[in-house]
Amino acid sequence: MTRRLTVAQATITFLKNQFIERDGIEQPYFGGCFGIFGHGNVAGLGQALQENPDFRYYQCRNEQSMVHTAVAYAKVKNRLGAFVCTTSIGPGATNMITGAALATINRLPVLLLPGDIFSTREPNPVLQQLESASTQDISVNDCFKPVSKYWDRINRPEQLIYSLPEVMRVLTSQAEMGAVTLSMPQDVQTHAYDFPEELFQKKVWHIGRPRPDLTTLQKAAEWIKGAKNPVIVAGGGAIYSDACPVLEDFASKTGIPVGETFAGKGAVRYDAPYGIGGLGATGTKYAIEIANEADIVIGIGTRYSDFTTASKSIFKNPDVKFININISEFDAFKHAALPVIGDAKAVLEELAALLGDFEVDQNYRQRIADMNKAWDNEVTQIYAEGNSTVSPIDQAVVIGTLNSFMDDRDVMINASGSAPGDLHKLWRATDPKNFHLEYGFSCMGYEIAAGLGAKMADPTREIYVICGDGGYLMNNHEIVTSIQEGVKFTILLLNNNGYASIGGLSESIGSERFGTMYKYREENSGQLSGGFLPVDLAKNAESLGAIVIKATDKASLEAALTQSKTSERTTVIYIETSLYRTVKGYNAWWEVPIAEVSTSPSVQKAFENYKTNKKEQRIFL
Ligand SMILES: Cc1ncc(C[n+]2csc(CCOP(=O)(O)OP(=O)(O)O)c2C)c(N)n1
Ligand SMILES: [Mg+2]
Repeated sequence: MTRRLTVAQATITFLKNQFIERDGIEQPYFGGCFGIFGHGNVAGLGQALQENPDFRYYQCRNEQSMVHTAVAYAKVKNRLGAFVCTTSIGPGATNMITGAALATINRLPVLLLPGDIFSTREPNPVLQQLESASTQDISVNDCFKPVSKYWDRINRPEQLIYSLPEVMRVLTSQAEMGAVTLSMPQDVQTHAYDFPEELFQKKVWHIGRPRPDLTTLQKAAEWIKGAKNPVIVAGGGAIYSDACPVLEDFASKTGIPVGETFAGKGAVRYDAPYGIGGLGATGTKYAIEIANEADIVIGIGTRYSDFTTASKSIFKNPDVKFININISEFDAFKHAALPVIGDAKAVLEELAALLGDFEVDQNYRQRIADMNKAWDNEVTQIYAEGNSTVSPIDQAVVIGTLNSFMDDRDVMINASGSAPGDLHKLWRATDPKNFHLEYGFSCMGYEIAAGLGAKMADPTREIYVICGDGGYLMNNHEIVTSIQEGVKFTILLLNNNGYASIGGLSESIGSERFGTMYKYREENSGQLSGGFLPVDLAKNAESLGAIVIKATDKASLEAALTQSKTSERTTVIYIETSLYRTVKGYNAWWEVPIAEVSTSPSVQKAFENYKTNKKEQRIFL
């Protein structure tokens, strides 16, 4: 039996019949298709989507942001759901490259269907085609190759039969997922073919829980039993695998403290007595102290980014050894670890059984519990001591006010600027989905688009997006889509007239905040050192259809949050915050290169500091 369809129609018919199942819970895999039409997809995929209204099409404003929306959707779904993104050829397609890189770096699935130049080559060069004098077998879509986990081009209809199952294999692979790009020449999208009926049958992708190698696991248990001060580093994988309740049991029984990466924060509740909070360059004072001393580091679903390891300087114990529990072999082997390859939940269950009654020393357990309380007091103090009454107020006050206001299951989203570091240390996470930080790519412009995707993934949760003025100016377009679709979330727009983050970084490397403020050019100096620009971001948000509330202090921020909670329309709370009064860091380094020679004394001083810190960096072989 065959069905005569165009390539585009066959693609959509196939995609809508893909399901996913883990632990016996089955759901459709795709939430639908985001897209912006142009030549390259209007005739092929556009026609197919129109013909398949049960595979819903969503109109977005910007191709980069629609990929961000898709990524946030997948993140909230714990990677058990994804979106398709379709674009025209040329700029529509390449606009998605940033989103693709973000998805792949964060190990989150998204299916990209960029339109491509004519496969027949008859009318080439077409509008928006990049020509090459050395080959005709190339287009801008080849740029997706290094940022995709799977890449293919459909030059003939029958190729689709062999490509689509590979697309699904990679999208649902817990070890290999990221952006999947299926490049679709615009003529081929419209070509008809007699596809085998089997291609369109319902297919359920089972997400298993691979168990670890027993010999390796026994060795891991021996190492842990012999450890004096072990620490767990919980990464995003712990959350995606839904291992959090098992992790809580494991930590509470053994007393091994749990530190969390940006993607892993929320794996355990902030007030768990074994919780030491954010670990790494932006970590809590105590997580840094514990990491400095640890003799065994148990990484769970972490890829050990430089922020987690303080650029490989945080694990200072000369005898430190790593046990890496990871579904991905690549991550499991990092830091010359004992690689325990498997699903986080399955591994923890089996490891707990092998550890029997093992517990850390009571003094260590007590010390960790004391640290948890002491850190919570410090957070209370930081939230309370900032300027909360005179505009511009302190960012820490905004964070603290939001943190206290939100319900446990609500989602706070952020990605770039000075907020991520503050949030990593301070935020009292109450649920594995409560702390949604895109800090793999830390992409300005993820935030608002992500608010839309997160709400679409789980309408039962309130979504709060923290967005700086820099991030807002880069990408605020999906406010319009949220109005169109009636998908409501709240945006806290923090205006400090520039880059608090990079300004601070610039100062720390001796460059005096060069180029980090939104100021006029001054005629005399020729520099951007004049007055602040007169941009009105509140009016801008209003013009896109959002409800806008201005808050000037803690009390008006609380009132705005209360109002926004019951509103049915996306609401922007506009707040002016201080560019300079920021939350201090603790005793951990982050490697940023410093000019080896300079006439500036501040740069020379920064370079001397750098050399001292660099000595703390370790190589694990
Ligand atoms: C797309 C992108 N470009 C550049 C950067 C580098 N960068 C990191 S934070 C930042 C400034 C962010 O400004 P804003 O959103 O206002 O936050 P603030 O630093 O003021 O808290 C820049 C330029 C980035 N992360 N992403
Ligand atoms: Mg800013």
